[in-house]
Amino acid sequence: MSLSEQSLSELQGISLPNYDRKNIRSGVLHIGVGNFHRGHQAVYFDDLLESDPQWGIVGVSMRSSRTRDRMASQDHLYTVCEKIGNKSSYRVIGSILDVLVLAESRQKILNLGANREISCITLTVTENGYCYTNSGDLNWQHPDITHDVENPDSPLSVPGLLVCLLDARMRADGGPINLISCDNLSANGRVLQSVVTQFAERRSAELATWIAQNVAFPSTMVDRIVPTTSDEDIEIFAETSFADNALINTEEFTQWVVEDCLVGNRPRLAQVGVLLTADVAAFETMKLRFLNATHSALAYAGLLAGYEFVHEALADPTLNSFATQLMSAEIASVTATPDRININDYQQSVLSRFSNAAVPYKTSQVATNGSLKLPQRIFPTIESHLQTGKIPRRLSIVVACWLACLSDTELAQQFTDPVLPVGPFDTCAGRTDLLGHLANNKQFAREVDRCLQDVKRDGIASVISA
Ligand code: CS2
Repeated sequence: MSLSEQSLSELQGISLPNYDRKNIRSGVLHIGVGNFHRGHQAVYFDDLLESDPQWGIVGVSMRSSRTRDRMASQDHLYTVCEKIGNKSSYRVIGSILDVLVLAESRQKILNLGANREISCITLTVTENGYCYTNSGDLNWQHPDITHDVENPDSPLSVPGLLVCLLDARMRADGGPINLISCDNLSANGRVLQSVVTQFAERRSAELATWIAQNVAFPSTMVDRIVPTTSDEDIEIFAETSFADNALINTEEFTQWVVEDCLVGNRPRLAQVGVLLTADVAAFETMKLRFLNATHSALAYAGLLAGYEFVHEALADPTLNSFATQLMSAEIASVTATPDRININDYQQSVLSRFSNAAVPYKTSQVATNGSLKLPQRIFPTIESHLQTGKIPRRLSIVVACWLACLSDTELAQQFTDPVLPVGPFDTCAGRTDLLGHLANNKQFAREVDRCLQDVKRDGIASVISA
């Protein structure tokens, strides 16, 4: 049996949308309909639809039609499997009503953005999608941005598309709107606001003023481990349950913290477990610097040690104690955390979530785009240590592991990164292309070089256990 509106009533032992999809209106336009969105935000909106029919989601894919093709053939329904140990629970999600591909449906997308019924545009476009520089400004050199400057009405970039949408909304008098970044960037709302505003200023002063008066850019912290679904996952699910080409496997844990500054018609997110707070930064910083940083550490050290999955890396006692000490000895000492969080418990929960073998997450998936991720997750913590005159040994090892993976032709084939190919190099001193301004700190660069040589000569196990 295949998943569709029609087959819903025949599905057994699975929870189904608890509302009539025919009565649902679209209130959210979401850019980037990948696994994370479908396993996280779309589930919160599915809960919300039980009491409020105005929050259906229309997804937009910036490039590929793959998700649209898969979802359209099953009426945009899909299953979320929550897994822990040998326990699984299944739920069909109905909150996504349509998926549009930018190149095919540009006008339709612009009309939706201008429509008063849409009051939130949400985004999961990865660090890559924001086309920003390390200082948080729009990267005018980015090829998609240069394209969009020349062709503002047929944008390829996310900032270009958003500015085009906002221009259409201003002209249609569509009213206030929330642009909500759900990516792992520190101060993601501020970054989004800065790239959108800078691009809009170039389009017209009138638009920039309208944006300043009508658009909110709340920062958010999003958290749920949602790996890429493999063909094998889909086959196994089809054998035991039914055919679902948009299947999502995830953990039980989920968290969403949103800055409490939404404008206009707002979804009642608090009702479905979202924490609305003025202090989202503390949550963001904690998540990026503990969870995401340790994920990256396990990914690069894990790749070097030959592990395909994060839980396998963590099952290695040497890597496990490295990850544990990285957090307790080097991250905790320089990272402020939200008042209500017990940070020891938080570190424990990170390790236990990473060790969930029922939700295998590939080391190569975390390793992807490290040059965009590390400046968010690792570099600020290093910076804090350097400011007090200390060179953090374990964090330097993590950076060395990343560089070792980048400069190893075989390992680097397992993931993508805009800085690749990185040939063999003698020293990372002055390599601001890789380390930002950290590369100018001679002592730090020397320490990383030393770790890198040790990793190459003695192997990862010996370096991290030393
Ligand atoms: C991961 C994150 O792929 C990665 O880089 O570190 O996607 C991580 O799984 C999520 O942020 C968890 O919320």
